[in-house]
Amino acid sequence: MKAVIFDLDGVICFTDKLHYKAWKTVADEQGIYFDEKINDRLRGVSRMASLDIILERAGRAYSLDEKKEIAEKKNSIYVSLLDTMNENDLDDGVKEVLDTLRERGTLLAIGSSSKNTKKILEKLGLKDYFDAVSDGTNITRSKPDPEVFLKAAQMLGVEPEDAIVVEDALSGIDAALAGGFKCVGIGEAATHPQVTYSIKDMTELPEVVGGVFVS
Ligand code: B16
Ligand code: MG
Repeated sequence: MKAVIFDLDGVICFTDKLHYKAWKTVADEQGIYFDEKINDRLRGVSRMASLDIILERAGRAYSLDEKKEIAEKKNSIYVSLLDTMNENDLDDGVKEVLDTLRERGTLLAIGSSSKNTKKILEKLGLKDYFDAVSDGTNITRSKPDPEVFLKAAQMLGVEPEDAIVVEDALSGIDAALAGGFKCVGIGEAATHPQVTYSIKDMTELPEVVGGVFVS
């Protein structure tokens, strides 16, 4: 059995701007400088690790309780922004690509750092598209640790060598390679020096996956 494990944010959908708006609100409240370039460093990074990156610019140390409070506030802003999402926020091409792979009998999974994965999939009308969902709610270590992808493969009942990971984050490519997966990079991840395949957009994926799994 062959499988494709998709990262969510930056591959299936584009919530970067929503994360940015939410982080910007809490950073401004704390008087901490934050811009889109710093936001780029948060791609694929867990919520608390993202906050640590933002706090690099803070003039003082924050206690764990303070950090939890800020992270919770950011998340509640982000979740209310997610409520504005709907099926129109999904590129037509993405559903077609998923349909093509499913018709071939390829198993499909999500491997995302986000604890909001299930909500996002529901908003996009993709709740029933995946055979397994591994996300921020079932892992203890964030990318570049391979845990999220290894759990996805385990849920699907496949070995890493029989699955390919699709990622937009450099840390996600590191995670895939560390787990023994082949990987496809899109966006910034396409520039990773060790990436197995690079694509410009999702419509190129069925051909790449077809080539990988020809036996
Ligand atoms: P949450 P991915 C990641 O999703 C995002 O790229 C990253 O910016 C975010 O901080 C992380 O999820 C955690 O998200 O706060 O919703 O749990 O790219 O791994 O699908
Ligand atoms: Mg991503």
